[in-house]
Amino acid sequence: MKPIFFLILLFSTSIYADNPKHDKAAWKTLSLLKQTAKSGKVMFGHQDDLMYGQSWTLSKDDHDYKKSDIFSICGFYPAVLGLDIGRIELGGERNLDGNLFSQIREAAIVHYNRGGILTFSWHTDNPITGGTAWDVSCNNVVGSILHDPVYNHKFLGWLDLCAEFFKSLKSKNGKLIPIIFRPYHEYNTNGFWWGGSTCTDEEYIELWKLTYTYLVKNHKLTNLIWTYSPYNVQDKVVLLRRYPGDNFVDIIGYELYQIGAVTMQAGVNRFVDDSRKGLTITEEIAREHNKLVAFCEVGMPGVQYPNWWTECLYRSIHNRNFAYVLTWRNGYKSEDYCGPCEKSASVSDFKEFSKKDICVFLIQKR
Ligand code: BMA
Repeated sequence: MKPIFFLILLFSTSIYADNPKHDKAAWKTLSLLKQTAKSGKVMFGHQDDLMYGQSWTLSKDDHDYKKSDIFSICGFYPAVLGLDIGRIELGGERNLDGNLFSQIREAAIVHYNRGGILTFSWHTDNPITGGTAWDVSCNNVVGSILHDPVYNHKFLGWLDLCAEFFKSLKSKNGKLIPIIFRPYHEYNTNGFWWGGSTCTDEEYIELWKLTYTYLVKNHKLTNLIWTYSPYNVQDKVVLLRRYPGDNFVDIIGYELYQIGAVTMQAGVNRFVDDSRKGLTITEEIAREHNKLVAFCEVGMPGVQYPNWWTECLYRSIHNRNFAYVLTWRNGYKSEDYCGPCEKSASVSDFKEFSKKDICVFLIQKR
């Protein structure tokens, strides 16, 4: 072996040895995300893309995962597939949106084998009240998980079920599939039991570290890429307020929906202004901490603005350095879809958007 090759080999082995928190496949995914961010391109993602669309849903017997609203409009699958394991903690067969966990697993594996990237959120039920992730009626949920032995035990059991599911995601060679994991998002809203009004900053950080340590150290889930993701941050202090530390985070996220404006034009302007400023701040902080950035959730529910893709989203995301943008799901109710679909007014605009140089879709391996 020539010395130069030997040195490279030695160097790369030592990188892995120093970073036991990521296995080789996760490392490769991180490199791909990094390259994309550097190039100024953005991978396009869609939540639940292979599970249902605005006018179709999988039947129990569907196992080929060929249907996709995005594919039917532009001829490509999204590069990033978003999925959610909310209710895995209850041990049932369906997630919070009615998707079978068995089909979530199959879809994830199919997407990965096609060459795509996966991200999972976890809208965990409230472990104290038994309500949903949005149940903020009790203001000591995180405190109880951390300090009450009964709830601590219960929550670790939930993490075991979450880990079991992630361990079932294996590629053809039997290795764990890399997962961009985004738990406890939008902490700066009051929308979830881990949010602003129901837990302190310190408790949130402890919850994050507990989750991280339990999944990475106890369960050896070195395929996870950890994503810390607040909602529409416009301020560096807010962005760092619950930051668990560089050793516990790989990607810093930004999220924004176009909602609640008095007029359509005001909504468009506000969306573009907020997202450009928010993404700039997120990119600055990420650079200082040597992290990647992603636009982890985005959408205009119902997409009533026909040119939303080129006039809003494109204006926000071009000329930047982040890895991917994930459009939220195409739910059945008209106010609940954020991607394009055949019936929506924005179909032709989405086709234009998909042809932009910066947009990366999934080119399937042959
Ligand atoms: C939210 C909404 C909910 C859904 C949840 C998890 O943003 O779309 O309807 O249950 O995400 O997918």
